[in-house]
Amino acid sequence: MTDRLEQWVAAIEADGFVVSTDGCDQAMVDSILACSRTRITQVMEALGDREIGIGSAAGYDEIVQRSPGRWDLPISPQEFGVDERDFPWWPLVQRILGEDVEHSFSGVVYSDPDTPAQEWHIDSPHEAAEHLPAHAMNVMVALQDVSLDMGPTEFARGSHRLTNHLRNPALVREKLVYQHESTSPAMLAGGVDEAVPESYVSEFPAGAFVAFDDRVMHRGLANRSGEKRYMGYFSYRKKGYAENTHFEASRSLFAEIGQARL
Ligand SMILES: O=C(O)CCC(=O)C(=O)O
Ligand SMILES: [Fe+2]
Repeated sequence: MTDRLEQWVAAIEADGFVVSTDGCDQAMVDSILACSRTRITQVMEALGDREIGIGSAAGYDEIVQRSPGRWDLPISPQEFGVDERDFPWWPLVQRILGEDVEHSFSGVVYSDPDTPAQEWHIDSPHEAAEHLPAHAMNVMVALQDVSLDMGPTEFARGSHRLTNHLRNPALVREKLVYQHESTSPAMLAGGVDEAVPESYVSEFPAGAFVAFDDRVMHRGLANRSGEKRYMGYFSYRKKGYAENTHFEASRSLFAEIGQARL
């Protein structure tokens, strides 16, 4: 148990992410997926044929389109009916972000069949020119067996050390955080004496999770399967970290159609 935790901590520090199949049991996966599907039906019905652009600023409080056909619906731990302290990654986020770690977001991100990959990005920017420990982490958990065809999340190993726009003048904060076609692991090596971070991609059995430092470069891959791909996510921040590039919507879909939230 302790060994496993130490390995996870070391992987987060060295690689910026860690994948584990010691995740949620099937009952937990089923319950999170059932709750997600209920919410998706409700929100998609409310959305109807309204136009929604790409990115959080263009979205609603209840739904953001992260890339074409990739939908993010926030769902709180209470709504999921979970206590985050029961998750196997809880000791890990406490070790990395502190005993007083705070919950920042949670929900489901799902991609429709035949939808493209995202552009490479980071979830939040570096805070200082020197390499500090992580200020935020994200955990994504597979809510079904996710095959390579379904487009799991791809990571650039060790890139959390290279995405520092305060240290490398060739990097632009906005192009790192908001998906931009010019952003890639290769660009992180340009101008600095570093190797291009290698790509990591693997299938995820249901219940497996990946925990990552918000500053590591990653992207959801194309869904080439005939099925929707569902991942639950739980994100965390150091106490006092207040930046938010993740949910920037300023309108509520349910308020717009005059419907009370769940
Ligand atoms: O869908 C995925 O696999 C990753 C999604 C993601 O990284 C994001 O929307 O920020
Ligand atoms: Fe992301």
